Amino acid sequence: MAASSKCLLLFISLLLGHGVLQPEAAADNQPYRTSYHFQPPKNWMNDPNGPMLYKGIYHLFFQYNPKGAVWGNIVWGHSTSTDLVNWTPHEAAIYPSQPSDINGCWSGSSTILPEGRPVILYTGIDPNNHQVQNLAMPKNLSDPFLREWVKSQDNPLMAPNSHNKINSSSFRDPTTGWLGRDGYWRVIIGSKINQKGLAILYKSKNFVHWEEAKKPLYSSKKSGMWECPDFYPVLIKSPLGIDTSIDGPNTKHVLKVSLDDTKHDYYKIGSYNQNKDIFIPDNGPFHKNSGLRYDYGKFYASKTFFEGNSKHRRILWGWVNESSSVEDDIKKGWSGVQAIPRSIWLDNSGKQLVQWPIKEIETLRLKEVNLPKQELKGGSVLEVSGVTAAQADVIITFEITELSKAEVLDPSWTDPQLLCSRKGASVKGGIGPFGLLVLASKGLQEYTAVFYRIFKSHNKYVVLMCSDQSRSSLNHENDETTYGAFVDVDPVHEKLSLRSLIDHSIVESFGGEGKACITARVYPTLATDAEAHLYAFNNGTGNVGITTLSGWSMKKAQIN
Ligand code: DQQ
Repeated sequence: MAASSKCLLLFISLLLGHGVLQPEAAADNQPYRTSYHFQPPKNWMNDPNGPMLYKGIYHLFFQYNPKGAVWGNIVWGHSTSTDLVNWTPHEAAIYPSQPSDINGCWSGSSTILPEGRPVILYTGIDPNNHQVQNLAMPKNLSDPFLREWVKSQDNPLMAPNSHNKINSSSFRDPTTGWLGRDGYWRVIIGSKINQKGLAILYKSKNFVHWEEAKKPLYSSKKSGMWECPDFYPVLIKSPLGIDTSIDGPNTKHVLKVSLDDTKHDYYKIGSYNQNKDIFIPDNGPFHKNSGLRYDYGKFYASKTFFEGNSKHRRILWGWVNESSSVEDDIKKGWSGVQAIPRSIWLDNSGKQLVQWPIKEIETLRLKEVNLPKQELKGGSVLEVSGVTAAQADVIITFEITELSKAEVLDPSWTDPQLLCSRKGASVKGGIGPFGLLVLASKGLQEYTAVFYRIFKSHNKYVVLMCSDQSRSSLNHENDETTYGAFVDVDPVHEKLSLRSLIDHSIVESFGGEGKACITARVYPTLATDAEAHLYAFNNGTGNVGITTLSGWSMKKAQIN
């Protein structure tokens, strides 16, 4: 055998022997598998867990069922990357092996301790099906891929008991720890008492012995169970991220909770009183159906991390579930994708967060296609050709000149999702609907419309962004909810832009340069692969101007 072939064989056996998994595909016909959104090779995936950067390697762990395409048998799947775009799969990092996690290894977070030592806190399900919190540490700190994890012999470190009276079926998902000025680490854990959602606070000197604080960090009546809380500082008037332990004069704090009852991620901006160890939101408690959300479509159990390198970003991961039936998920052999990681920061207004896909995703862009500046007349549809429309990145910017034609906003129209579902893409308005038809079939039997409508209200204009799934597929077994969000953009003085990341069965849209995000899952039957088309459209009576349109076909990333 030639020396080069021997080297190749040795390399392959080394890869296999060191926890790099052989990619293994699911069923053969796979029009809905994504090309640049993270997925394991097959089976069920839900929450992103413990994302971090360690020795130049990005780590993503995730809730994973190694045995099938539905939730169950939960372990921590693990993949690594050098660029957050291309990913290598590893063996499961954390799996049931102790009494304290024998019935499942549920969500949790990583924390980088002093001297750069990463640790993971996660929820274990014990033999009584009680939720408890466990610690795991890397076996070998010199392995940048952190392939093996050992669990603390002291597990569980936090558990419900007759003294603390914590509800043992509602005690899960520890956050990344933050270090207070008093030298104590803190974490919060999602919980509820009756219908009051709460973030139970624990403190520790050494990350092993934890004591419950007298009061939760924060709670809100009638909000139900809080899953996967996240608590971190953001800088005022800067897009840079900061370490989770930083607490200074130029910072605000964000508390995000994943509401189990509605399956949406809501957040509050506010201040953290470190002496009292409480969070004070700027504008009141969490509600089940209103308030600021990371994403007004499908996006849940998200988690941020601070990457701590020269890029200084806080990066957000979020799970995007299927909209198809369980039977279809089983048939295709997988379920769940992760949204493209997003940089996240505080808007200059201080009133909301802004998100934008990480810059690295642009390395997948192929030749750029542009449309010249032009007027998009009411009732017109314009094809954007030259991009592989099933796998694309597109940004369109509009100029609204005929604002006088905007419809008057009825004061009772306060729910953007309801408004979008009443006024879908086929309902003609004054200014709008205008935007993009993505994953569209040639004869427009199928399309997903992502669009704006502009309303007049007192002395200002209100911008509504919608993602309408009602015509996405001829297969009506899928969830066809139309999602909506109000976007804080003033169309008189600001440009109105829309970016969509289209990837076979996911459409991730960013309105107003990241002020409102809507993610949808769709399963066209005609508009797949080369049969998918992309259009700009205006179904209003007023004309709108397209100032710029850039579209790119996207290369396939190396994912698992
Ligand atoms: N998923 C995990 C839980 C978490 C839920 C279980 C959120 O830890 O509360 O897979 O999707």
